[in-house]
Amino acid sequence: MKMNFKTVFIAFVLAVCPAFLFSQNGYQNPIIRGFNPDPSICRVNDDFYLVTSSFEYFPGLPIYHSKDLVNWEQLGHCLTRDSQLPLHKAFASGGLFAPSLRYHDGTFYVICTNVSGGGNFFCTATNPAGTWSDPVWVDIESIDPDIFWDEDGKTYFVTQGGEGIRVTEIDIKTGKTLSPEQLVWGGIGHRFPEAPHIYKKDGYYYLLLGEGGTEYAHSATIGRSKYLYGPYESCPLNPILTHCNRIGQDNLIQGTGHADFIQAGDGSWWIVFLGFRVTQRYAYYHILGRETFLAPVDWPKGGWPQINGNGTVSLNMDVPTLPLHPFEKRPLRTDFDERQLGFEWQYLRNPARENYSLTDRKGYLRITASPYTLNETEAVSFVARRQTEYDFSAETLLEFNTSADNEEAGITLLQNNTHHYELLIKKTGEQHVVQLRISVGSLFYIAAEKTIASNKVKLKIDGSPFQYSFSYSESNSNQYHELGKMDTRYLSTEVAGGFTGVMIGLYVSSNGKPSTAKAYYDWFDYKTEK
Ligand code: 6LW
Repeated sequence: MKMNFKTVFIAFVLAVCPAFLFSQNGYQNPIIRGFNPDPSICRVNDDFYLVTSSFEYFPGLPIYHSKDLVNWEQLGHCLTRDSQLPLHKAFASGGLFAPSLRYHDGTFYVICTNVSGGGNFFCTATNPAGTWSDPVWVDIESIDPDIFWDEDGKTYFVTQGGEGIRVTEIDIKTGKTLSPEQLVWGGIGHRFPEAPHIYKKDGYYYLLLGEGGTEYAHSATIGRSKYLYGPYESCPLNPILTHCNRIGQDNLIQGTGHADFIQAGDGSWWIVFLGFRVTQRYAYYHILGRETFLAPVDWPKGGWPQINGNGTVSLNMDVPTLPLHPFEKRPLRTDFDERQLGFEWQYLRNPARENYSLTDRKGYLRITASPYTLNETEAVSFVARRQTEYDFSAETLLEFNTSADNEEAGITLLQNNTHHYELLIKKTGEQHVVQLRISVGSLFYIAAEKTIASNKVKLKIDGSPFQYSFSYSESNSNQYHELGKMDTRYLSTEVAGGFTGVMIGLYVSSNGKPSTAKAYYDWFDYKTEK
């Protein structure tokens, strides 16, 4: 063939075209924003499914779906019935710890631990959107369970257990253990070897761990063996993922670890893992909880996996992706016109269903007071969504039918039962007031109070990395008055502890006394740049 400029050009275009057609550049981390830790992932053909931890919140274990690993939509939750998820008196950051999501022989499995009741279990479904089976309980005391199906047809339960990772054969129908638990690997000696996942590749069993604890020293490490029960050889690159080193020290993402690998249909390898976004370099506070991140993996045949080159990631990832498949954005406004709340709304513990209605007054969310306060580990009258960005604005229109001084309703920023800020309305004598109230550990005070003309008010919280600003508006105009500001840091995990992130909640309490006071929320807006 004669090679003129035209044929060379056409040959060049044909050679590079598939790359243009099938891969795109760049994405933003985190891929699932706001408190969504301990991600676990599986793939069925071109569809990826992912689950994250949900602790004392109900329903439990959000299930997400993606076509490209970058864009995710929530399909529902794994645990939607009280019978599946007992959370009675679950303490903050109790309930559901790290789940695993697997697909085997046409069935989806979620494997998890309810530390507030029941321990280890797995549920099954043929559709990951639900419905999921009742839990099959597994009589092994530990956390971070996974199931591994070996090529010999046997099924193994893999968990964290003190000194390291334990493996036990189980009966997948009944959950009964068929062999004694065996310690197989302790990782590289960093504290809390946990979060195990096993992968069979190129004749090796690869055992992926989280190590270092889920704070700033977090990491992912990996070992491999020709035999399931070991001995496991440690990867020379360990830890294969961490920001607890010189390369990661300036990064706005910290605490990377607790991971799961996935291979896409095109053969490329990826890893999902948790990390947290700190408010500022060297100012070590984070309030959004641990979120889900993504990185590309180079995993050559017979070799070790390398994560994004040097085991660190950034907010803006300048790497090729799968062909992007974004989903329609959720509307900014929740109108409370639907018959059910969207998947983003969460209760604390098993909700007293009679305290919530979307039909009592059409177009409103009605919440009836509970005598419990937000400080109690009870079924408080409260429904919330995650704070997903440092910069946001949340606003609601509230009408509160109250007759007694002990009753209050409003909007709260809740990190846990001992760390939360409220913008609330209540009656004092014949007057209605709006209050800004702060609970930080045993410190509790009313930061500001103003008299308002009626029981109907708009409440607004504006978030930024260091401060929340609280305002109210009495008229139907958008004229807001700022009631006060509070530092974000007292709601951070560094101050409050625990495994969750800040939730933005609508709540009603009658502070220990019986009551039938009702709050009617007309709408709720949540705005972010993302
Ligand atoms: C989880 C453990 C961890 O069980 O935190 O980061 C615990 N890793 O693996 C709760 O999310």
